[in-house]
Amino acid sequence: MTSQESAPNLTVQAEDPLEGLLLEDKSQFKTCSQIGFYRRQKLLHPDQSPYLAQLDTLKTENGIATLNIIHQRTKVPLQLQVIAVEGNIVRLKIKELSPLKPRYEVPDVLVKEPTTEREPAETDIKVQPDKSEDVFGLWKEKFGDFVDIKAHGPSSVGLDFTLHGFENVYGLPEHADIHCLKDTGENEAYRLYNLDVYGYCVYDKMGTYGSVPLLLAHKPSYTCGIFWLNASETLVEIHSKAALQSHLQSNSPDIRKQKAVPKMDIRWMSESGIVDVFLLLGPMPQNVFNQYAQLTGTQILPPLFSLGYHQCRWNYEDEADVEAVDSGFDEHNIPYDVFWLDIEHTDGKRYFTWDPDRFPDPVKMQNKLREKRRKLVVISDPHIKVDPNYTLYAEANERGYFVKDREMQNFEGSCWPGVSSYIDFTNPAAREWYSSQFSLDKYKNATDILFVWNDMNEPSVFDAPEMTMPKDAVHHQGWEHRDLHNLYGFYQQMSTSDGLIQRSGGKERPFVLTRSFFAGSQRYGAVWTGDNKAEWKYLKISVPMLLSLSVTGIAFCGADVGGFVGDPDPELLVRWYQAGSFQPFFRGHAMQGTKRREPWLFGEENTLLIRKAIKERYTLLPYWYLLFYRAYRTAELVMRPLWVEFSKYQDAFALESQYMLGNALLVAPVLDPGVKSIDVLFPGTGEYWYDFRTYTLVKGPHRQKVAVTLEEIPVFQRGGSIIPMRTAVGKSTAWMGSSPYELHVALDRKGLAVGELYVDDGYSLQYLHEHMYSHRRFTFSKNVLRSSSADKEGRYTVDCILEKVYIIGLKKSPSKVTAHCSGGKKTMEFTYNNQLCLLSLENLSLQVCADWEIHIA
Ligand code: NBV
Repeated sequence: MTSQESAPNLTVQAEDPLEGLLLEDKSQFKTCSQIGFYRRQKLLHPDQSPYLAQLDTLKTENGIATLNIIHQRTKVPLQLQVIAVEGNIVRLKIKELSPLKPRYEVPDVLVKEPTTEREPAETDIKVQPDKSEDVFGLWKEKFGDFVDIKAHGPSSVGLDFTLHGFENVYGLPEHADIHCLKDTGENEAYRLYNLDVYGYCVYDKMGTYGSVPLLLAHKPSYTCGIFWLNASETLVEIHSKAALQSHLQSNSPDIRKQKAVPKMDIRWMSESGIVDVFLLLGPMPQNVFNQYAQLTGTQILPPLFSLGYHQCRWNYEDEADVEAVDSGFDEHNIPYDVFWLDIEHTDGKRYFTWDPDRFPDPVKMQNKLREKRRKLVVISDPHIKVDPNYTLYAEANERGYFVKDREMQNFEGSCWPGVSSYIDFTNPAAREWYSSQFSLDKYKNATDILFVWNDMNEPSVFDAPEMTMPKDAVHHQGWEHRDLHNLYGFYQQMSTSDGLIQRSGGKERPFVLTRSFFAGSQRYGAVWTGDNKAEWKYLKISVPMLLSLSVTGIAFCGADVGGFVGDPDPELLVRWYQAGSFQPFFRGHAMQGTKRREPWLFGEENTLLIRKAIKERYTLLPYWYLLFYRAYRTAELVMRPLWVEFSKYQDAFALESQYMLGNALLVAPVLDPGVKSIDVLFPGTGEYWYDFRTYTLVKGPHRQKVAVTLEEIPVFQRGGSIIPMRTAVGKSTAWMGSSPYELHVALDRKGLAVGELYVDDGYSLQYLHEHMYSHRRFTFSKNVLRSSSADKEGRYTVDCILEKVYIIGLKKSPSKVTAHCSGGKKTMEFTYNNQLCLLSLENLSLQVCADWEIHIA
């Protein structure tokens, strides 16, 4: 690269909008040392704090302890509040006692105010600096040719934490980095600043598209979390040290010995706002997930179709292309649910419109998809072309719904349509107006099978510092962009999701995919990891990236299957489909100009492998749906790092090449080319693990090389679990409504197993408002498999048959198997495989959602 190519300016030209886009190029983005508030915060040392707590000011009222803190040199007074929040959470708030200007306190992220809190007076943390020599970027800060004017002066906040006895911390997405976070070293930090990082670098701490300022710390005896509620640019330093501690040796009380106890120092720094931090006190991993969900909500229950496979490309050219690709799936007998259209479907990148030449009859196109019982997703970006003849622009302009620049004119920046303004989604009225654009009478040629994709919502601005909105841009109520930058995408997805719900008269579930996100985004839809590349290292990094999103509440997440930039070779593509089929959001996507890569274009053999991977996803949909229901109801993780499930088993704490799906499936994707075997850790003392396809048994804890072929990736079912599946797949999820179920009952060493099934109509909100669901429990104990209700409130029934049951790990062949249900008692045929200890019942016709028992004699 020449130095000119790597300048922070990115020019977009109508003829070649991609010119200037650089891959794995960090020069467009700041390093920590180029960030003024980081340099200033580095001057403060935790053991030499300039702040003094004034203990005589301590008072407690309504469960809130208040204390004044004073900066010893500047004498600026701060107020600390310590609030005990129900559910083992402690909230710390530090604000100025008498601020010159109010500080931003993040709205809309918490589902409710955690405790009845007395409203304190506004305060100010400002130091009065010397403006003449601004080496620390107090009043203005330069990056390349860009200057950030800080009309309100410096305002950063920070806090140090020491976590005693901890060696492992997690969370803080989004970074293309390992799951178990690293020591950040001397002058580096995990950066939380939402940025458009096309073809990002892997194993890096730079900010990417979204931010969740939640860090989890884990040791065998205890798990806790720190949730830093601040939406401005945030940096987190992590230092792991073994602290020498004196302790008394029990057998020789006189001799003091020194022992190294691990500890982690965590420093949070944010450019503006207040200190508002929640300490989630666990003590178990699931307690921390519950505490975080209590504050920010759980994953919205997605419509069933969105758990199927999605086919995307930038771009499917026209209606004929859409029809051909859609039919291709049927011709090759590959199920899929959703067809995606990228920015070229619009009329000149004017969202909510259609290109009249390429898509002259979008309704007909959608009707064809509807006949196939499939859906359409179209893109809707937050930048709006500056064009007075474009209704959306004209309306937003007239209503004053655009973000303003420092001079209070509409902010204008360059993006796909050329010069654009950006909807101010922080303004509730603008959000409501944007939501209303999705109604079918407003959105011309949209039908109710159309769902939405929010891209470029960091927001991406090509001709601005770090390709995002300048920090001195001004939002609703005069807040600077710097105060709320990381919330922009969160608000767009919120508004889009609300729009889709409203479009259906409050009846149907939305589906919205977003690139940018914040804490709480799980309430509005799915997230994907942006512009990865068709290289093995990006397949590999997808696993820790998705695990980090998962532990911070974002359950519905995925990475572009195949890799967005570049052309995957067939082996990589096959491996990516196999991995993606076991990741929550499963979408193939490709960049403009890449070779076409629909699943059947790589020869018969590879088509077969991809078909097999996608079909396996579809057979497992009952289990996926159950996991999402549990994520929504009880904040359980869908995709789980091993440390969550085996919280005392230290060998698993840093493992990221394998993970659990729910508590029953262990997935070990193949992440390297040409491998003949992979190393798999089977965790848990006394745990049984059965190969998901061959039923062979491995006993944990055990590390083993597992042979692999191109056929599939290793997956194991945990003994003690029951997994619901479908016996056959259809063209899409909607074709599978009545297809029979099967249960995979994997016995633990005591011969027990439990599992569940969750069923509803898959698309409406009736599960929420009218208890229209059926939640079943299956147990296997004393040789009886029993189906009972897991939730008596559920009122939904399905006329679906349980056709097959496999009991894996049954020690001896039965002499008789009988099924008992409301219709009576019936002797069942069975086969038993001695070697595998596998009992197969293949001709049952029990109602899957009814009470019944299967007795094995
Ligand atoms: O809208 C075009 C692309 C989209 O396909 C991709 O998934 C996004 O991450 N978009 C980014 C903008 C251009 C990227 C070079």
